[in-house]
Amino acid sequence: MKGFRKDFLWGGAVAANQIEGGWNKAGKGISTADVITKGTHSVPREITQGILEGYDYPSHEAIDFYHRYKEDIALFAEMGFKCFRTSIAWSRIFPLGDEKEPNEAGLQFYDDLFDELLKYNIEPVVTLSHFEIPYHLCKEYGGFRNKKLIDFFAHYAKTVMERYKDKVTYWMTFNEINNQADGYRDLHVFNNSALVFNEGDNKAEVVYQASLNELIASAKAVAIGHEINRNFQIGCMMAYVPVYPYSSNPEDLIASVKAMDRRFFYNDIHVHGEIPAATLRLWETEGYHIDYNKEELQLLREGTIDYIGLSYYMSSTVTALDSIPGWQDGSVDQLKLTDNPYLEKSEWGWPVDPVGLRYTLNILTERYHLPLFIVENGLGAYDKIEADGTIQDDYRIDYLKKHIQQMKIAVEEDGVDLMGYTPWGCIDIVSFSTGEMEKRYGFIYVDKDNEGNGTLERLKKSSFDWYQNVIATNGEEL
Ligand code: P53
Repeated sequence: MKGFRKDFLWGGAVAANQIEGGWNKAGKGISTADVITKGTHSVPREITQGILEGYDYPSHEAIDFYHRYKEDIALFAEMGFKCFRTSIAWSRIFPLGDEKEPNEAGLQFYDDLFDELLKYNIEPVVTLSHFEIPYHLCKEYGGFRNKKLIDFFAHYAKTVMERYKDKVTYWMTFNEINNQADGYRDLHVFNNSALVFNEGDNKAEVVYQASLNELIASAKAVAIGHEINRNFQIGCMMAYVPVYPYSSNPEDLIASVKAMDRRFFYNDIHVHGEIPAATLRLWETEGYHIDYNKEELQLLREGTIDYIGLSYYMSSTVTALDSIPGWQDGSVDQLKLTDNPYLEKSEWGWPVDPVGLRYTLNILTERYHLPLFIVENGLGAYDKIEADGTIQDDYRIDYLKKHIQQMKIAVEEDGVDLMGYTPWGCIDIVSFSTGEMEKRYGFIYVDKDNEGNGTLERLKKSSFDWYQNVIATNGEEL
């Protein structure tokens, strides 16, 4: 095949809690994202017990998309976006999460937002839970360790899928659902599953239980969605960070395979509706007690996905050997993370690896035989406004160009079925990992700094015109 599909979905991606602000507007409840403080490059973000005085919570204002979305969507349309990926803030629709009746004002907000996109023929691509869950479900129920959340999520999914059935075709259930398996870090398990560890928890066991519950909830939502509108395309969303063996030593290779198994657990269930053999064996040998029944296994089979949504930013590298200098403990299965001598890193230490994207698209195609949708990719970097008011982000253009080139090879030479590409943070938004504003990804600059100062004014960067031409030529001119 020559070039990308005619109907290739070029666009951009964001998440509600990183862009909207308006955290308590029109009846919205507190979400897990609303109790995470701002960190910095070196100071980690903190999860507080509810919203406390004297803390800075970046989701509360973010970039005020809640009030400014019309202006921003006009800029997306000017770039020629075919689609726009965002998420619905669950707590706008169900402020506590366990109500029967939804909050009409929250539903109306997304009606207006989707109408504004459709006015420009921009397809909304919607994630149901992008790192946010009503906080009440964490406090009162313990998050996804509690099976009651399966039905709360299914009810939420049914409500929004019915409401927007004629406006939204492309859906994803849980954003980067596999992050929680990666080191069982407090921030990730809280984001993914509204989990807070208790004294004495076996972290791996608790995360497997919550993850399985979430996968059952996801499958239920997929089955419900297909029932509501059989044209719906419903995908999963996997953070794909390929794990390379440091050397050709077979022990290094096995270490990398085992690290990937923990991630494939999620995708395998989404795609095949079965718990993979490697995971069942691990549960047995580790003596984990994971609770599930026949009906739930049946639900997994009935709710398999239509396409694979993935984020791709970087690769990582592991070794099984002690003899490799400079390895760091990755805390998963004694994984020893090493630097890859062939790759440069971003200013935030993320290895830049465009060829790894081609590899990723190949691996996922071989394993799943489903269409792929790259719903996040990009470079977080500091941007500078020049004296003449321009922002020359050539480093960002360079990063995106190299990744699109690899996507093209994957399509043209490797036969990958690629549906679309939505670079992350198409307008500058709050960084997830640090809570900073100045880790910027956008084609559009937002005047706000890490301390929250700024006019929130929007400015086009050089990458704006560049990406406009990429879309206009369907990726032929990079
Ligand atoms: P920030 C890990 C690896 C790859 C992507 O991240 C990840 C993570 C989570 O730490 O997250 C995704 O803003 C996520 C977005 C996030 C984006 O990557 O830390 O889906 O919400 O903003 C970029 O630079």
